[in-house]
Parts: sequence; C-alpha cells; structure tokens
Amino acid sequence: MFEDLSSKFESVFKKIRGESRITELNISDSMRDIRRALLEADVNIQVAREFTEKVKVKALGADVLKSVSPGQQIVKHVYDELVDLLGGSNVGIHYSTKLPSVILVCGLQGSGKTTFCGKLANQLKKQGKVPAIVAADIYRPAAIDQLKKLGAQISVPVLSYDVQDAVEVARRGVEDSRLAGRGVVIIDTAGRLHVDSEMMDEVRRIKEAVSPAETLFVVDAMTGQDAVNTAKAFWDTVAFSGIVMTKMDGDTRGGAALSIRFVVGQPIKFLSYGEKLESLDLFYPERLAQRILGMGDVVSLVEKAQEAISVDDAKKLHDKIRKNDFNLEDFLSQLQQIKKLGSMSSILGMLPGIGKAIKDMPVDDQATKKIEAIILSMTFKERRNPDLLNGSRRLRIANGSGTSVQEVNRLMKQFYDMKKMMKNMSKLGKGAMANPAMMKKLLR
Ligand SMILES: Nc1nc2c(ncn2[C@@H]2O[C@H](COP(=O)(O)OP(=O)(O)OP(=O)(O)O)[C@@H](O)[C@H]2O)c(=O)[nH]1
Ligand SMILES: [Mg+2]
Repeated sequence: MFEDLSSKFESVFKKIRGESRITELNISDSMRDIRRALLEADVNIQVAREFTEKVKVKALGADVLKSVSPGQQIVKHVYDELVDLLGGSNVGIHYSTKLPSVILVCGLQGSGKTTFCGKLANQLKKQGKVPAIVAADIYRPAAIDQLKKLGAQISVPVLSYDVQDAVEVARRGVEDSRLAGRGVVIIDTAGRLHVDSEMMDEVRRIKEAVSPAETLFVVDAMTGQDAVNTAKAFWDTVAFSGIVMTKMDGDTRGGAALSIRFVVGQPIKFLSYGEKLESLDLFYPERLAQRILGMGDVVSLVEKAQEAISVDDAKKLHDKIRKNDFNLEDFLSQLQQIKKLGSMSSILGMLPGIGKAIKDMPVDDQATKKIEAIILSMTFKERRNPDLLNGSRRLRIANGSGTSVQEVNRLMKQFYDMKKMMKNMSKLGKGAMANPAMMKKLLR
C-alpha cells in the first residue's frame, strides 16, 4: 500500500545522493519533494509540514559523518522521524490486573470491528490466553450470527443475551466471563456514526459500565483523511486507548496510518490486512517505517557511523566552545546525541580532560523532549543567535512548543550558565566541554 510513497521517497533520495554536502538550499528542495509525496499519500497537511521541518532541522544540525554520504544521512533522518511519527515503539495490548481484562471494540459501520474481534480472539488464544467474545451489537440480528460463526471457527465462546440494551449485554457478558474464568473478554459493538449522539452515548455508557483495560477504535484505512477526522470525533466521546487500522490490504495510500497518531495522540496497536483470521499484526513503528523507506541497510549503516562519532567532530565542538560561539543548535545536537547514546560518556569521553564523573549519566527522556520542543520552536536565526530571544519571542516559542515562558526562561538560563562554565573551563585549559553537574541538572 505504500508503494507510491516509497518510490517517491526514493527519487528524492536519489536526487540528493549526488550532493557533496547538505545545505539549507538542497535540504529545503528535498523536503519540499517529501512534503509533496506525503500529501499525495493523503497525509494530513499539518503532519506533513511538521515532519519535513523536523527532518530539515535535524539534517542541518547533525554532525557530518565521514563514512556515509549526505544522501544516506537524510534517509536516516527521514526514517527516525517516520518512526517517531508512528509512535516510536510498539505498545501492545494492556491487560488489567483483575481478570478478565476487558477489550471494548468500537468504530464506524463496516469498519471491520466484528472481523477484528475474531482475529484478536484467535491471536490471543494462540498466545495461551483464554478469551470470550460478547455480542453487544444488538441492532442487527445478523451481527450475532456473524460473530457466532467466527467464534465457532476458532473455538472461542460468543456470549449473546436476549436483552434490548447493549450496556446490559456488555455487563452480563463480562460478569459471565469472570464466573467462567475467562482471562480476556472482547466486546463487539454496533457500528455507529460519530454524529449520532444517542449511539455515541451508548458506547460511552458501555465503557463506563465495564471499565475496559483497552478501548480500541477500529478504522478503515481506505477512508483516508476521513478516518482521521472520525477518530478525532470518537476520541471526544470515547477516550479510546488504541487504534486498529483495518483493510490495510486494500489500495489505501497510507495517509491515515501516518497521520492518525499525530492527530489523535493515541497509538496504533494493530494492523488488519485481509479476510483471513490470521491476517492481523501487532503494530511496530520501526517495521512500517522500514517498509515505507525500504532502505534498512542504509539506516543501519548510518546508525553505525553515528555511534562512532569521530574525535574530529568532538574537537570541532571544542573549538566552538573555545571561541565562545557555542549556540542553541550545537546544544540541541549534543542533547540528541546524548539521548541516542543513552549516556554522555561516549561523547564526552572523546574530549580530553573529562573525568570519570560523567560516566553513565542517566538521561531523562521527558526532560530532553521538552528542551527539544523548545529549541525546535525557534527559528534558525534564533538558534544561532540566542541573544535575540526577547520576551515576545520567548512567549511565541513557549506557545509553539506547548511549554510555558518560565520553562523557556529556565532553559535559556541553563544554556547561558553552561556556556559560561564551558568558557571558563576551556580557559583553564582543561578542554572540558560541559559541566557534568550542570548537564545532569538540566536533564532532570
Ligand atoms: N480486505 C479486508 N476486508 C476486511 C478487513 N476487515 C474486515 N473486512 C471486511 O469488511 C466488511 C465489514 O467487516 P465487519 O467486520 O463486519 O465490520 P463491522 O465494523 O463489524 O461492521 P458493522 O458491524 O456492520 O458496523 C466485511 O466484508 C469484512 O470481510 C480487512 O482487514 N481487509
Ligand atoms: Mg459488526
């Protein structure tokens, strides 16, 4: 389904492969092409914009890796951003400590809910769980039959009740499953339109009645950006915990899968891709990103090169510090390297004069994310010239990064303190770049 996007990405990479280095001009060119490719794949416009901006900032701020070409490095940046966009890592199903774990399944009509319930039960059974399915779609008689047939195929009990109240059906289904010692109960609900307030209220009440461990929103990938809009509308009524994308085997351009996480803020947990009961996969952001880019070898090549940040690069940074032109861009790229490596020792250890004190310093992901968000909300000029940051600019940056002016101020103070300390240290001839205590404080 991502063939089109893949081939467009490939031609962008081909174009930049010939360049000897990454410049503001050629990266802007490439990012414009990438943005266009994303939009053509039906990716949400805001997602496409932010995506390319982030890649651009990373590409311009990153160290030049000697053993790989600029084109290869861009592939890696795009890959990293794709993984990030798709949610980072796989989250899987969340189970409750009290049995049974309830999984409530909701979504639009015909999105593939019932089929998914069967596939999920099948998968869970194979993992040794003991599932049951509750037929809470009481509006269509055929719905219960459909579910019963599915259940029979996989030998999973399907509970149905002759009650005209979906909330009551769900409640009884969970209670009977508990008594029968079932580990997981999957509740299949009727398809509903997000504009139908009565039906939306029903699913909200079901959720309230059975306190699910997971509420999964099922969405047909073929519906493109509509899928994203519906997800938003559902999210407002039923705060679901995960998304299931179905019909990934159809000729969808993939835009919904790429945008939904960003727009709704909830992870995709499963991809469903066919009529067969086996065609259900847990969602892995890395795998999908690799599939879209189809360049796993380039990605791992650049990763290796990044790990081996050369002493040369460290020295270059040292020179900047000595000349006192260490700016927020350097700061950000240091931070990103630290985050990637998980410890400062590998970077700072390359600089002469760094003591054992910094070895294996832990890095807090939340703190670095916030700092990253703040710096990424600045313009290039501001990053290179932090002195430009007056009150109104700081307010804009705080708004843009979803932080507060206080947080921006704190970061700036830390940046200046660090810069001062670096300068003093380098005057002392120690050649140190960052004060470990300072860095630790910053990342807390
Ligand atoms: N190709 C393909 N078809 C699917 C997939 N999932 C479901 N379908 C088909 O889509 C149609 C609707 O699926 P259902 O599972 O009945 O959808 P539903 O959401 O339960 O529908 P309602 O209960 O009517 O709201 C059926 O014909 C399924 O066979 C999928 O991943 N790929
Ligand atoms: Mg159904």
